[in-house]
Amino acid sequence: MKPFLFLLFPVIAFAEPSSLIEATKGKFEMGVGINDRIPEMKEEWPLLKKHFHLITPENCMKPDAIQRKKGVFNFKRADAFVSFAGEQGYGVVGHTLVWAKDDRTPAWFYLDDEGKPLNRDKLLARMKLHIDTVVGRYKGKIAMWDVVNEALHDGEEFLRPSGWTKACGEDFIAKAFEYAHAADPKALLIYNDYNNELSKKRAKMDRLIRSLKAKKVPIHAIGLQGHYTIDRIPFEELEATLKWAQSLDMQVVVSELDIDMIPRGRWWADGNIHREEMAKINPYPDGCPPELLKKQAEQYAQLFEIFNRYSDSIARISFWNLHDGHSWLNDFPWKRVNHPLLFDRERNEKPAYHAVIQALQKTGN
Ligand code: 9MR
Repeated sequence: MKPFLFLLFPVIAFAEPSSLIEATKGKFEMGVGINDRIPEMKEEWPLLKKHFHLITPENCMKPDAIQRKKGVFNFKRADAFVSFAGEQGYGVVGHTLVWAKDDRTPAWFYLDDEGKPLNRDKLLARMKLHIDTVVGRYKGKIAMWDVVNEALHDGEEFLRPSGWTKACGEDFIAKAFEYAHAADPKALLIYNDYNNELSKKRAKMDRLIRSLKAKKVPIHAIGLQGHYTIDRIPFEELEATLKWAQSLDMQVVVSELDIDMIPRGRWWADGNIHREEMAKINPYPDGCPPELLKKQAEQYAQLFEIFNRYSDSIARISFWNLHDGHSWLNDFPWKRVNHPLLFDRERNEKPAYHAVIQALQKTGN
């Protein structure tokens, strides 16, 4: 062997994996929630193809998008999304069948033709029709569904009060899973929520999952959305939740991962009095400062070290949006230039990307 080849060898042996897909092989699947119009956004395809093999439509499969008016199903965008995935070889995550929040469910869902609340049986019949129609249409094309989204209460109660709980109590959750399973017995069925790694909400999730399992309801995985904020990531709680899931033999999916660089918690505090002042906050319009990018990289690495250790029970990790320019956190809850993901607006790899790749190379469990 020529001496210079000999010198190259160690470099090749320790070269960084060239993509998220390569770095996570054998551990978990890599996914991303993306703009519904991805079939038309050719400029985004190369980045998507390189790093992800599962895609979640950001909005077009939500109840409000599919059946805004009673009985009028609109599958235009969802069909285009699923065809795109099929042609390009992506798996699809369906999101979401029942969004247990009244402001995210079309009001007609709960009401009869005279505007009076439906009784339990009629409301469940409506739910069944919606689930049968949507899951049935994509049977064999969508391998996993967020069946119920965000049903747990943020405060002291067990479930978030809604038209669903009013008519059916907690039973609507079991029914949603039963209907989804009947419509596609092969699909992986997920309960998805935010902040559910925090102990208070985890306790509620524990109650919910135990009760569903006791009733033999076909629930297969827990979705931890993973919408985090810089310097406030609950690493210990996350690990405790992954341990808890193992103890119940439940699979986990990290369904909507990102790290907000402009904390928004105060937006909802103190009776919303901070909103006017906060709506002016836009500290990084021309780019995220290097020291913050470094911090973000360290915190993403810490997250992935944890995920790595629990890779046996984590089926998938999906980011929420492809790159910083597409993030929902540029618009919600106020307009600002945010930097929450692994790729910047020019689709370049950020320090966080390399930190994640390195964290994944550490030995897992
Ligand atoms: O990113 C989504 C944004 O474009 C929508 O306006 C919003 C309301 O439908 O939903 C956002 O996605 C949410 C997801 O569906 C459920 N978990 C929280 C996500 C961020 O709000």
